[in-house]
Amino acid sequence: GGDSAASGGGGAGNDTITMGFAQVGAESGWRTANTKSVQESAKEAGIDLKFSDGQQKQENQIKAIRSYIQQKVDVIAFSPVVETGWDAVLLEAKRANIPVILTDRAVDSEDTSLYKTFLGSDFVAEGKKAGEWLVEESQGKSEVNVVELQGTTGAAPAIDRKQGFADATKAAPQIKVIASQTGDFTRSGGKQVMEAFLKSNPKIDVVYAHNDDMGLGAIEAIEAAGKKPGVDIKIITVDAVHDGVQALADGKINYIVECNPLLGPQLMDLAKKVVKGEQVPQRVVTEETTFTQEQAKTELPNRKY
Ligand code: GYE
Repeated sequence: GGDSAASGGGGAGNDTITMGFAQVGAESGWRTANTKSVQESAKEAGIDLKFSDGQQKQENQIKAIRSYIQQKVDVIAFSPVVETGWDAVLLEAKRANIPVILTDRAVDSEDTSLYKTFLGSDFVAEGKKAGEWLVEESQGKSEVNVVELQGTTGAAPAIDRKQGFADATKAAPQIKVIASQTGDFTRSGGKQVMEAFLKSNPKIDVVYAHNDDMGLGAIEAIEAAGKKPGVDIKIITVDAVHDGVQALADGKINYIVECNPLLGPQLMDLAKKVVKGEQVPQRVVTEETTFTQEQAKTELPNRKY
């Protein structure tokens, strides 16, 4: 091969799929693992990947998607930083006949024909698992004061993890969320917000952080305040990236709800199908578990990210 003259249209006689992927950013260990999974899986699947990092800004992601439309990619995949405000650009993609796959995070569009499928976790279920563990833990206690480190304001995992946790802890009236603020899913954000929480709240029993990174930031703030994370203040997080599981095994975190970032292989399979015009399910949910401190010790050597 290689001797044919290039023809004009998209594809140019070969059937390599081109995917435009608009990533949220590089805010967390989860995100780094997710990006690596997407890039490696594209390579393995023989898919030509155009990748952009939105630096946690919606406007950057919209720009990236518009440029993918202009470049006439075969499929667009993206992880929306927030849930709202995507209808216009998704309509542009639809009119250009470019299928869209939501990866990891959802949009709140009422018109579900704007995307082919949504691959990712059930964040409400994750929040519920976190809350259920705390309800167990809180039996026989008269007062359990919780501070919550929320993910990015308006992001599906922040909204849903808050909701799931609130639903599950309703069963135990002694559990009270006394402060709740965003740490933007970053370690430095978690640390800063936790420092402020420690200053203004004399009795904090539990931190519920929407991801490991913010929990790890909170550990730094708690230690700087002369308290023992995991003992004086219990910590629950979501993700189970390596650093989180390490802190869990070390006794500084008390419970982690897993959220799987390795979405690449499933994403490439779905991409091949939608490009061929095959039917795919509207929703593909990833399977996940939970870890206690004991389980963390056996899991740690197997942790891939
Ligand atoms: O939990 C967090 C990341 O959208 C599930 O984003 C993802 C979340 C993940 O920043 O660490």
